[in-house]
Amino acid sequence: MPTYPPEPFRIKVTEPIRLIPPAEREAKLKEAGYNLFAVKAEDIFIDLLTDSGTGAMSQDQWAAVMRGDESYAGARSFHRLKAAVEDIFGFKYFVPTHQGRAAENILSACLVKPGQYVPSNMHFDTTDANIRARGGRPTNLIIDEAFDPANPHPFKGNMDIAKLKAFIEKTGVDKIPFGMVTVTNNAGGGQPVSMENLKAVADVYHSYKIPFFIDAARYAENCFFIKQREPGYESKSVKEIAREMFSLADGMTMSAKKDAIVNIGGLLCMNDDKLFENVKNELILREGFPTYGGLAGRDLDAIAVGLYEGLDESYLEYRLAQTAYLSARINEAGIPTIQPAGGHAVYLDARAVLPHIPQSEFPGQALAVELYREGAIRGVEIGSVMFAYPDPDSGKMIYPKLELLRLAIPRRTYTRSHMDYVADALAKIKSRASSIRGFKFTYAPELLRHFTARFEPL
Ligand code: P70
Repeated sequence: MPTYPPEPFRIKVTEPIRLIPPAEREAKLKEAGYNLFAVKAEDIFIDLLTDSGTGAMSQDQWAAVMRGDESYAGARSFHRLKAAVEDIFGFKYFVPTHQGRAAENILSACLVKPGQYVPSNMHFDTTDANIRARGGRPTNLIIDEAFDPANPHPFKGNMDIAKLKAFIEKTGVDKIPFGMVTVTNNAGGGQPVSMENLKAVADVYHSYKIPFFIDAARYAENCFFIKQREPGYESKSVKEIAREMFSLADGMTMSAKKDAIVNIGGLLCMNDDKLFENVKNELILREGFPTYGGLAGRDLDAIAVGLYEGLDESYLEYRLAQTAYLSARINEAGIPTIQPAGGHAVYLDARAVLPHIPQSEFPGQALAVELYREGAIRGVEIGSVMFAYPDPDSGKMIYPKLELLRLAIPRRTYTRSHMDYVADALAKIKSRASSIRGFKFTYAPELLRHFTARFEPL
């Protein structure tokens, strides 16, 4: 039996959830065009669509909300957030943004020109799309182990350094405005990147004078994995590890909705003076004045407190153990998940459960729909719906290497019995897997199509 640690908090406020009967679920699915983004939250029992902005804020965060200073310029809330950001990340400049993709949009607007490439271990959906939206080409250069779900490599988010060097040589430095790494790697299983790998990535980028940005959405979880798994880091604090990580980079984007445990917010940090000037102008145009960046003062204060709570080691230990518990229970039901368990989510290998459904018929989506049907549980497909794009040169459809159903766990929100309920529902699906059918699109936009696409069962 996998272990589940006692939560390092107790519950002070509750939010009711309701399980609607199976016949109603079927009707809701049909109405939603079999896209779970279009199902109403009130019709979901356990919502594992995302860990983004869906966590529970603490009593200290709610108290901080009351201290929010709503001055347009130079609010106290901004300066409290600035102090926290400087303390934890150590970059010269920062601006708040309304969420992570706004930071990505501004960075891409300032740096990416059509035909340029932005390498990373693996870009997540919004980063990928923001680079494409500027005519750029996001390029994933992760280690091959990442594509083998059973491989227990401790740092499966690592960049392949040889691939990175070869890519830069082939592409040419002038076509690479900046390089990235995502910690943890969300598109490939919530897997961490080692400090050793980050140092090697930084050395390569810097030897070619390419600015290095970290997508820091889940940096605290990544740092705790480093503490648990990387020799030499056992006795360092997670905050010390974070300082070391960010000292390697020239800037970062962050969706604060993840490891800062808030409902809304983002950060864009950098060291370069000229870039900061351009970022501020772009921010004023699109987000807001640089001391609030599209957020209310109360949001800035909630982030300032949440950033420290996200680094709390008793919280992180519980957090990663909860994810590992759900992963192990799903494996006991005979369903393979990406190994080892990720930080924020469990990733089910949809092709292993539904080997009879080809990629063009969306096995991950089929599993997502079936899980709603079985238990009113909402996960998200991370496969061909999200990441299959026509090649810009040949027009040929390029499919991702993995077809996954991601069950993301909101922070401090669900208990062990909720996790057991999910695993039990999956065990029932496993026993009828061969009768499950694939899907086809009836509508799909060009970019970020998973959010609004509609489907029809085959
Ligand atoms: C998620 C959400 C957002 C994200 C991220 C990384 C590594 C940037 C962002 C953008 C997106 C999502 C996916 C499926 C369903 C719902 C939401 N990730 N970088 O759940 O940040 O959302 O604040 O603009 O993971 O993984 P933001």
